[in-house]
Amino acid sequence: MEKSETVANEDDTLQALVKPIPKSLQDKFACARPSSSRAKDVNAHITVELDKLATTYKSKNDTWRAHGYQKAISAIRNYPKEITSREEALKIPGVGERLADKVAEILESGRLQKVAEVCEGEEAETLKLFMGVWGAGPSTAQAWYTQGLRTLEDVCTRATLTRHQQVGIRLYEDLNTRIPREEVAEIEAYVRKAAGELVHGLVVEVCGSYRRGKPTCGDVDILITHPDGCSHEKLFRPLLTHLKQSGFLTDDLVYQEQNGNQQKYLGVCRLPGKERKHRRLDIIVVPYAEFAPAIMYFTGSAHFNRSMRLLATKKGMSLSEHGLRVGIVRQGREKLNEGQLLDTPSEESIFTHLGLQYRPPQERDH
Ligand code: DCT
Ligand code: MG
Repeated sequence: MEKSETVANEDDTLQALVKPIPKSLQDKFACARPSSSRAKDVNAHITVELDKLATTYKSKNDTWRAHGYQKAISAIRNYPKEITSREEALKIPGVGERLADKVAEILESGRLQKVAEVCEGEEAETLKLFMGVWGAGPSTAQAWYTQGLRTLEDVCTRATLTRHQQVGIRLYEDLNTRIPREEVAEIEAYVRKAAGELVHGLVVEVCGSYRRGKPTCGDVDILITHPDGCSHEKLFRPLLTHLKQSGFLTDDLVYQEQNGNQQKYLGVCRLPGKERKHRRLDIIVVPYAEFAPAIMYFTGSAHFNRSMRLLATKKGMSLSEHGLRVGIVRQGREKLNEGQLLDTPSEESIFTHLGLQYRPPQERDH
């Protein structure tokens, strides 16, 4: 009794460090809304065109423009009605004059001249092709293009490739094919069984788009921990060795990335049997104390995470895959102190600390 009182008091003290923000501001954050509240894509004919621009600007490393379009797309997706005029578009927060012109053009002609100019030329198509190579970002894609390369064959023969990019080229088709969720479940079962043979009582969860309920996934993100707080430490290397020996892991991309107390493996796997594709697999082993913030982070979506982190910042807090801290003082973007770690035994507790209603993973698909 005494102990729980102490904890409660401590919690109250820490909770008092949370900077309050007006409800009207809080309600503007994507993480304050379930993703299902999004309009049922009634404006998809508009967002699909804008999305082409966002993707192309991203591949051209024009992050600033890409981000601007992304924000507008998100605002339009959240608008509950079919947009029928320029004026209506202009009333949506996040949609300015120039974007409203584009909306009007799509409404009138069903297409956007700018998409033809920006996204459909040889350069844009080639950059898109190159960006599909694992390990090649916008700068590399641009450099290859400038060097005169136009096909994967050109890249293979004339570019100096990193080890990652060599894997990315060799497995280009497989790694650019989305994975049906049934196959993700098979991959999970395979890893779970192998891990269970090494350490008993582990918690193994597939996060990412799979946990958000998507029918297909770009990769498989597997998070592992152990409720006793220490047995996870014995797992990482032996598990990878085991999965390699059985032929399941075919290529390593990043063998071990140490992120504080979390260990991450990035690689490629293939299930046994004929006609199986190579699939991108991440395995992340975390201590139990960080399990809730880690599963929140690796579940995403990336947009949902950004929104949550920004909300935390506004409240003088800081959220990461390691934990939620309170009482953070910042000068611009720089943190001047470490603040204090809040107790986050569950995902629900993270939502509560941030003053948000709990959203299950399917409702975080922003
Ligand atoms: N993540 C994030 N910020 C990023 C990238 C990722 O917060 N820039 C988090 C959220 C999702 C999780 O990591 C896994 O990332 P991905 O596998 O890239 O995303 P996904 O949602 O699982 O989508 P996909 O189906 O493409 O794998
Ligand atoms: Mg994923």
